[in-house]
Amino acid sequence: MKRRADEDNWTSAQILSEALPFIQRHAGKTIVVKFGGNAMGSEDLTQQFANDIVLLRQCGLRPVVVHGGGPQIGSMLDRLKIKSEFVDGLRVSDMETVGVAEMVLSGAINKSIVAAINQAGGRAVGLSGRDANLIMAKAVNKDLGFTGHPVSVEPALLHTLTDAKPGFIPVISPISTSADGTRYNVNADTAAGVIAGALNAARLMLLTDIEGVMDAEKNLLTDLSIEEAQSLIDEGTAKGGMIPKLGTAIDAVKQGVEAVVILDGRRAHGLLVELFTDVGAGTLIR
Ligand code: X2W
Repeated sequence: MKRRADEDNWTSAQILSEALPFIQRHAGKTIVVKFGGNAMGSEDLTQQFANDIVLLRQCGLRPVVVHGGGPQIGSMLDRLKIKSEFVDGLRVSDMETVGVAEMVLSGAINKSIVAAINQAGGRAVGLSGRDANLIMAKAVNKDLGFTGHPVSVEPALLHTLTDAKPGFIPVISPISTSADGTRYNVNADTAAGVIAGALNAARLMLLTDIEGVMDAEKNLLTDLSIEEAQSLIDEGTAKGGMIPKLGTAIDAVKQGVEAVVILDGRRAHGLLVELFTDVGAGTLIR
């Protein structure tokens, strides 16, 4: 026999109903979501993330996923006894290291996210910056080896996939290429930023392992202009991995992305709170 609805069920229905204007507002818009290696804490979290992405697509948004996997590359390099170091948040990548980064990012992680999205009923397509020359890169400088910086993005394939009916969900590894076929290890935040810019995305959402951007007293900053974001970098308040994130956010807004959100990916459904309620999650930069 069918169970009678309890108060929680009525509340869930109420919440769903309240989401309607937000769903209508965002329908058809492109949302680039960067899923960082630190946000992929467990298989459960990855599956929750995948469910949220499929829900966005089902509600008529066009999600595009760009993923990282820094800690996972680090563990593989350790297992292979290859030493690794970072300069200003970027991994120094010799030939061997970029090979491992490609194996971990474009292989293991890309396929596991694709599988999780498809498991949730979506139609994910795994790509890397090398597919269809999606992201062309060049060396950051000689000292960093095959660590690359994007020079151009060719988003035609992404439009084809996201415009299709019923709509594919691109899942992109940041490993990229130069015109002569040299592969480069590109930071995933940077890759997500240039893709969001090339797609004129309504939002770039950077999922990471902290609540958002903090001030000097460690209070969460919920809203920042790009000038304020730049001051946090210049004054040294933003540290470590937050520096490239804020830099990515500033560049993305300058390239025409409406807003960038830096939010905690370790807590399920942050994407839904941000997009489908009148409150925000994390820090909004515009
Ligand atoms: C990164 C690519 C992965 C990444 C790396 O090798 O770790 C560079 O630093 P997260 O999880 O987003 O940090 N590449 C050049 O960015 O992953």
